[in-house]
Amino acid sequence: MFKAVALALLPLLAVASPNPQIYGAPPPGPATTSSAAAAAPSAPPSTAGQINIDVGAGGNFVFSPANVTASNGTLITFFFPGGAIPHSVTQGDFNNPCQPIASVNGQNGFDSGLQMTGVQFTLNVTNDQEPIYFFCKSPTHCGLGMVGSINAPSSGNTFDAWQAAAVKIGSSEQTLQDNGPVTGGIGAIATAAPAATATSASGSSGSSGSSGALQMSASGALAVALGVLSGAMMLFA
Ligand SMILES: *[C@@H]1O[C@H](CO)[C@@H](O)[C@H](O)[C@H]1NC(C)=O
Ligand SMILES: *[C@@H]1O[C@H](CO)[C@@H](O)[C@H](O)[C@H]1NC(C)=O
Ligand SMILES: *[C@@H]1O[C@H](CO)[C@@H](O)[C@H](O)[C@H]1NC(C)=O
Ligand SMILES: [Cu+2]
Repeated sequence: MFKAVALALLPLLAVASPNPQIYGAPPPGPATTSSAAAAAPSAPPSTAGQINIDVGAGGNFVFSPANVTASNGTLITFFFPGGAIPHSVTQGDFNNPCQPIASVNGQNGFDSGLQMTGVQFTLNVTNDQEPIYFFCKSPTHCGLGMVGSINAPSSGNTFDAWQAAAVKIGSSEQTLQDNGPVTGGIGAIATAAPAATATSASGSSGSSGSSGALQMSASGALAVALGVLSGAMMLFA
């Protein structure tokens, strides 16, 4: 009986012993780390109906995650890092990479405009039947592959094909004018310019003084803490 319990605990003990690969050295970074990497705010985990994307994650020229699936009414919030390198979330056209999408039926694409502070920019998906492509308009970033997609298909005009087309443009990318934030969008709409806290990331009432994103990250931290605690209690019970 005692032996059986001790054996049952062994895997838990193995999990509990510090693993230097996880807790010690930082994970191996991507090759294209920017020299002026800012302390990027990490987007809180996504929840049902709310997808969170890091802009310039880890100081790299990426959106993370870069390819997401989102049904009608899903909110997608982009978390910009503060720092020396401006980024944008600009709606693009699969057939014309690294250029803003042309208006369709009088509707323009969304554009956060170039942002250098830790703002958030939220889209609301209005047509999940059409893929939505976006890119960063900051000079050279699109050509470095800083692009993303919402509801891209798994064949044909895929996220991978969209990114490959951007990288193919590479350093011949045209420098785009920035006129600041543009609301609206085709298939997903922004109803507000980027702001220090997302306009509706909490999904509940919009005008409380506290930030939905902060609430989410605080509750995420609590969940992690509780998980660690319950793991420890299992060990010593
Ligand atoms: C998202 O858009 C839909 C359709 O316009 C609307 O019903 C919904 O209230 C919007 N969601 C938020 C949080 O604004
Ligand atoms: C999402 O909304 C668009 C536009 O109204 C509509 O065409 C589409 O069928 C909706 N998607 C679903 C799964 O109902
Ligand atoms: C991107 O996401 C779509 C779903 O929206 C999926 O079908 C596709 O396989 C994904 N592409 C890549 C390259 O991960
Ligand atoms: Cu960028």
